Amino acid sequence: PSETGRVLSIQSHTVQGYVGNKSAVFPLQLLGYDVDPINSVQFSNHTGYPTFKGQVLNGQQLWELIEGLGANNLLYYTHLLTGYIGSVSFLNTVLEVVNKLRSINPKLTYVCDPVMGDEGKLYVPPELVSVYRERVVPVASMLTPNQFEAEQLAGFRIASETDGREACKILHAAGPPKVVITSININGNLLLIGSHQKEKGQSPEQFKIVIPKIPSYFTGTGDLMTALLLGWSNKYPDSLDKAAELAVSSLQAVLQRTLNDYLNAGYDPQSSSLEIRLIQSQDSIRNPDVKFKAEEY
Ligand code: ATP
Ligand code: PLP
Ligand code: PXL
Repeated sequence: PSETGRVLSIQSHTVQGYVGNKSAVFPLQLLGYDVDPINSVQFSNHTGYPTFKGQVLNGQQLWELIEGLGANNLLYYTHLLTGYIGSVSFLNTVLEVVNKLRSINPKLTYVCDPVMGDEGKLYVPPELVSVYRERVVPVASMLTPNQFEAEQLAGFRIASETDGREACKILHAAGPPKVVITSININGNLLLIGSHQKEKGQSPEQFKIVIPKIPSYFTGTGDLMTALLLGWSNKYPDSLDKAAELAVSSLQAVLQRTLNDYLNAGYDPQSSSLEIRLIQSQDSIRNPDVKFKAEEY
């Protein structure tokens, strides 16, 4: 496969460490994409540290950047990628960006990670949930929620694989032909569920990938996962299962390397959130060894 593209990636920037654009841009570039990052915030470090400092871009400032690009005819993109968004006004402007980019390229693929929370807790303002559900999901091409986010968007608790598959169907009915629930916690393992509705109204092709849970907490993995899914699903547009195998295999190689590096440095990998070893893992991103296989339903 050689299909690449031009990606507009609207995500966080941190000076130190790898979340948001810092965790998405380099992998997409390694996979051959032109990536234009817009930094929705610039923070010293991710918000999981004891403190952070920095600036937040507002919706109007985002739109100024879009106008600047537009004034020079630079708004042709094949993909839009969004992750963590902190306010309703910024999310509303992102919706205007989707419309604008689609007016220039009607085939624009919008890959949306509807970042809202994890493990039963919201970490965005609660008003964001209905905006995602009512206005963002309908225009997304691929959606990559975690278990909690899929529950918020589908409107029910996901307590089993069957529930996860059902949630994907409800999300397809609302808009996106591709849905990947990036992790469902089921008895000590993580389960990824992928779902591709190839024709509107048809039942989707679904699969799962079982991922043994590493007893550490990593930051930026959700952002890396969505970037890798964009990268590989564009190269294999009819095989979401293959794209997910490649993405999961890369990501798990990054996590193993990260864990080993921390252990070799004499650090307890359970004491706090680990920064992923992204740069050191570039071979596993460019050319993953597929160790994680999709099982079709
Ligand atoms: P978001 O909030 O951005 O939608 P998310 O909550 O799904 O993302 P993560 O929970 O970080 O993001 O998971 C993304 C992927 O990272 C999972 O599919 C899983 O493969 C991997 N992952 C994260 N943490 C671990 C872990 N401790 N052990 C194994 N895999 C992990
Ligand atoms: N915790 C906070 C406070 C956040 O702002 C974010 C932003 O996305 C996260 C956690 C999410 O991390 P992840 O995408 O790795 O699940
Ligand atoms: O990985 C998600 C993320 C995005 N942006 C910022 C963050 C985090 C996670 O902590 O702090 C600013």
